[in-house]
Amino acid sequence: MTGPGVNRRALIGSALALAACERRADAQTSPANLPTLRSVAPFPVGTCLQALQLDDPAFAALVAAQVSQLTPEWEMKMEYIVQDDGSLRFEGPDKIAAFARSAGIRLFGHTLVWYAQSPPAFERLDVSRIAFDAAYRNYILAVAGRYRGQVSGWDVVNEAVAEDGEGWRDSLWSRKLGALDHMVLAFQHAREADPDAVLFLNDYNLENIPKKRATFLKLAEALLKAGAPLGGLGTQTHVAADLAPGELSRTISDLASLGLPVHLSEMDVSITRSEGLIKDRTRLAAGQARVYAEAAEAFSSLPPSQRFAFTHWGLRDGDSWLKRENAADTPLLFDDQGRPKAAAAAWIGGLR
Ligand code: 9MR
Repeated sequence: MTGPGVNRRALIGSALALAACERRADAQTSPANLPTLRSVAPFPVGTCLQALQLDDPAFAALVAAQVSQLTPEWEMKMEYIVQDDGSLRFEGPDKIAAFARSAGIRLFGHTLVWYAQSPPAFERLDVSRIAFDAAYRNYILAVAGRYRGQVSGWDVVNEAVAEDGEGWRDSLWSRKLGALDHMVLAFQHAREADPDAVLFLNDYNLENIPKKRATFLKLAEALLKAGAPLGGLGTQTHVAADLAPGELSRTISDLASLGLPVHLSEMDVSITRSEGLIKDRTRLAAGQARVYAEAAEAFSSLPPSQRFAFTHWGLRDGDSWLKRENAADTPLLFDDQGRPKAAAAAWIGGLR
């Protein structure tokens, strides 16, 4: 759906004109030149955010203007919620949920079970499987139950497939509750806590490691066969500007082949991760724009019922997690001041 009163041809024209303008003179662009992401996307468009960022009025205004879905970047994870004594805290996610409510933006939960996070309070549970299972269930019921009716969906299990695509990852959860069982249980507990949320399996590097993509799809099928209420597939899409053309489109259509909704859940396009291969910053920025355009086009071509949401892992370059790896990276659609880049114009231009 193009926003009311907005002419698509004019929009695409202005997007292309903006891209050309940036190419010509590295011009400073103003958000006024480009429609907002949410006004032109025919599906929910999201960003991640941290509660503290909402204290910055410019950031809050950018978010409210541009997106229609919010994913807490880390405050719905165990690392934030679970305290050393096993108690749970919710100030951060509650603040984000309140902002989402007041701005009329939907909320997405991320993430209930992640191999990378096993808080000491769980590690210390030196008990029988039954008691561990009860603690696991209680956690999922407490977190997913707290936001019941407020979230559109949950990343129930995050990054379960091994790095090289050979099988599944080992974790505290798999060791205590079983390789497949801990995932099936997580989906069942999440369903019990929130009957309406769409429940996702989410992973990364599905574009550039075909074996990982195949294992991911087989895992989804195994979960469905085991009766897990899996409702959608998330592909994070942390990619680089030199991603080979076609890989993103192939990934999105392979994921869609199971018939479930797809969430492009954490997109960013790193410049510096491809710098080793292409040294020229102008070519890298053009590559970045091309990757964003391909993602928008491929996602747009899914049947409407399978387009769950398209989430950017941040809006302004300066806020990206990738800055911690390399301060010179500029992986997002907006510059540090919140002005749209050529990448934003290309993303909009790729929408169908
Ligand atoms: O961007 C997130 C960063 O701020 C956090 O410190 C980190 C650990 O919680 O997680 C980052 O987000 C990750 C996401 O939750 C899962 N996929 C990979 C993302 C980037 O590392």
